[in-house]
Amino acid sequence: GQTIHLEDYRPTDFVLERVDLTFELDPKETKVEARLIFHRREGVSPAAPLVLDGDELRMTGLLLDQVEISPTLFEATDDTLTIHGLPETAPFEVTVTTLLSPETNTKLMGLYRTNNVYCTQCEAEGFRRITYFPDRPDVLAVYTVNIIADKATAPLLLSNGNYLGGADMGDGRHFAAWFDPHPKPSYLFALVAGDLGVVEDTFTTASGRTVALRIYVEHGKEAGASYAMDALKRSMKWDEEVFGREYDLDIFMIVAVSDFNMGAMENKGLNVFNDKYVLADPETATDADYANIEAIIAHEYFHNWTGNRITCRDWFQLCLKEGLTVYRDHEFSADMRSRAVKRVAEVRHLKSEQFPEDAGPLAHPVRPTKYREINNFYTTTVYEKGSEVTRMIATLLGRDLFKRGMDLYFDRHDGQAVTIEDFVACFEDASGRNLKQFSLWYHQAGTPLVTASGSYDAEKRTFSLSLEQMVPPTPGQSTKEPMHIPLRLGLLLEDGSEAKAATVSGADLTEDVIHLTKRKQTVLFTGIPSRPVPSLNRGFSAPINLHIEQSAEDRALIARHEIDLFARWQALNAIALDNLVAATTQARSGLPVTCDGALVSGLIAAAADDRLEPAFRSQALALPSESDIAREIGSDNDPDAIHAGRQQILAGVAAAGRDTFTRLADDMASSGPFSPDATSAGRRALRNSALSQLVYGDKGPERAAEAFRAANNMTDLSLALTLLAHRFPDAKETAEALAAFKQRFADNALVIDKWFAIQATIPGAGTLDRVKTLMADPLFNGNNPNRVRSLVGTFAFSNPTGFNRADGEGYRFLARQILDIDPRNPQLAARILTSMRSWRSLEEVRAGHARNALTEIAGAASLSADVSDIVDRMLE
Ligand code: B3K
Ligand code: ZN
Repeated sequence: GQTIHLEDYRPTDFVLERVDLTFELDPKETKVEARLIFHRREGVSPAAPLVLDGDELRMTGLLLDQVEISPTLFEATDDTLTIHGLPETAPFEVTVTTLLSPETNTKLMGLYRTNNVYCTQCEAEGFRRITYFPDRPDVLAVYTVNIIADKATAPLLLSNGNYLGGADMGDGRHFAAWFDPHPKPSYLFALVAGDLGVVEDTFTTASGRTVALRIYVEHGKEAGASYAMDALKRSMKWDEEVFGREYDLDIFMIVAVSDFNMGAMENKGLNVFNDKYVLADPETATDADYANIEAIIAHEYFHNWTGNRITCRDWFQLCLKEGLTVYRDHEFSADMRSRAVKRVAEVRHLKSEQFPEDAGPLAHPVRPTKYREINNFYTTTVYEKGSEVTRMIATLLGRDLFKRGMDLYFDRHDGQAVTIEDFVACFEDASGRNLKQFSLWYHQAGTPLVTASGSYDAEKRTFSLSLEQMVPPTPGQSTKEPMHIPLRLGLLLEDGSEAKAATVSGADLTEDVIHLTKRKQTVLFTGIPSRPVPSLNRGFSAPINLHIEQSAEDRALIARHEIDLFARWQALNAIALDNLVAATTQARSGLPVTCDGALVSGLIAAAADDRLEPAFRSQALALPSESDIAREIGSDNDPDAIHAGRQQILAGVAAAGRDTFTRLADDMASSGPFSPDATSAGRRALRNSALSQLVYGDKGPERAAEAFRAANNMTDLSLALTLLAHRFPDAKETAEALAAFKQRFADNALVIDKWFAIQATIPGAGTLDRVKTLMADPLFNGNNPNRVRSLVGTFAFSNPTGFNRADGEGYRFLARQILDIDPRNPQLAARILTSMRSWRSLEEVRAGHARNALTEIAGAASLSADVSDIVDRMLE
């Protein structure tokens, strides 16, 4: 494909006023009639033709104001339809008829079939697979949709907006009409038809309107949708209370489908979800599943205002809706659960997913300026870093001014398709602040590195903190300007109390936020009674890498006393990372691994501290992952050494903390019936962390096998199975548990996904053969994205030692899988291929094998635009 540049943006020549769609649904031959009313935009040349987008369309009719258009006046290519000779000023109607085959649409973009249900996915450019259309987000129109289908197999006919009516057609078919009064871009169009079960409820808005809520699932699975319904009602209420946003239609629907390329889609009034993020019951869903459902239900609902009412002018502005909406769903979850625990989870995720992206060949700005395939830009940078940038605006402005800026945004831009500049201007206008330098966060890729060092002058009672920032070069951006970095900090004294400086100079300060705006800055604090320990980047106020020379003892002081719980976790994590990096070096050179005493005592103290909530203690106990360690090391990585070093540290902690972990496993045992609430989930998490530690210390599988037998919910059951499989892969107990689990849940696809994923993540070179064997299992299904992700994706993304086998077989296997998946589902193939994004930081033998595998993909006879974009950027 060709490269699209932001600077080339210009509005369409024609304004679309109305859209009238009629679908005659058929699995093999669906007929779509699209009636589009346009007028020429003022000032546009009368000779300018109308150019519409298309993708793999079969057109059988084309009319202008109901009269067939002469073949000399239009031309259709693979991806456009151009019509000449259109009226100069008067509105006109173009009617396009196309034939589609939903059944054979394996790309899952446009109209497709999943489990006998017709469904659509149009973001970003799927609508053009339904009909010729100005398929771009700045074309907003009002839609009427008529659906005709077989009554027996598709009793349910749904589209956006409000239901107008329907009737029996007397020939075994029926029809329904929907009207969406809110002008919307085509990417928010949706249609669903089929035979589904429903869960119904209502929500009364702040202004007293009753909204019908419906969640559609496979027949028989209705009970599994009740948690999602509860999450939806809480989201609706929260958005009214916190952002002042009320829902705007009479009905809000969610449909769960089992074949879906991503998590969910925010189509106006008719969200379509991967069923993984709707269905949950204690027997089959883990606490993590419940938390994800709550977050994603909220995220898609929140899009109704941030995305749908106010949308993106072009796809470069994707973070306008995604970064902001992730920020909103993070805040929602923080309010529903524990704020500190939520923040730890967010930062863990950001560091393990976004930081590597930002440090590798796929790095791009939060607001990119060019792309070849837009589907490849639904990235963790656009989403999660985009959210962090929004969070920094809130930090810079403070709660009240941030709220004023948001209100202004909703007020000023409702009904429009806008840009990041429009968004930022609302906060500037509402606050009177200048956010020009801050905006570099949208434009400069790469994770800034802040290096800090402090020195205390006992005589003058001053503490000086030198700060230096550096934004690393990224593809296409070799030099960077200094950024505006809001750094929250505290100075802790020996007794753990916080020093209150008499004066602070050298940087602007608002509350506990230092504004770092220059390349180098020295901040001077006066009136400090004794040598303080600086706790920097509290709450992860900026998404940066921070280097500060700090002893494990100083960090331990922060871990014990910080009032900011996140900072406590951060300090423990820093001690752990230092130790794990050293352990890697030791393991790699065959030396004995030394376990830092401050780490062991810090972890055990945090885990044992009954004043802290269990969920936080569980997070504190979780050591940085192998990929966290690889990222910290940065180059010449040997995943086997990282694994070996980490295992020995784990063993050290497990041995030293045995008594504590035994007590915790006991204390945190559940009593009473299962509840998915955050407090109960936190107790399960701490208990399972303690159990994991105990199992690491075990010589045999008995304890893990016993936990497997005793489990009465999926959180405990899957953890026990993971412990068995990962710690004792070849034990008879493991084989038995895997077989029992498979047999018990053979009918539940979402649980079987877990069964595949647990086996795909067994550490070690032998897992590749296991994965290959699993691909031949009758339960494996290469056409179902969830299943492919659970086996192939999980292996590549989450099994550092297995995937990065020293002989390169893991990469060759992945290359074959990518080439196999690509022809049927390019988006899925491209996404899984990004698992190789950090290949350049591997040691040279592995990096060589990785390069060869990528080169093999790049050289394949025919590649989708999706995969070739990713592979080319990775090899550049
Ligand atoms: N907006 C969708 C993602 C669409 C992805 C298209 N490849 C889900 C979301 O972010 O809410
Ligand atoms: Zn989103």
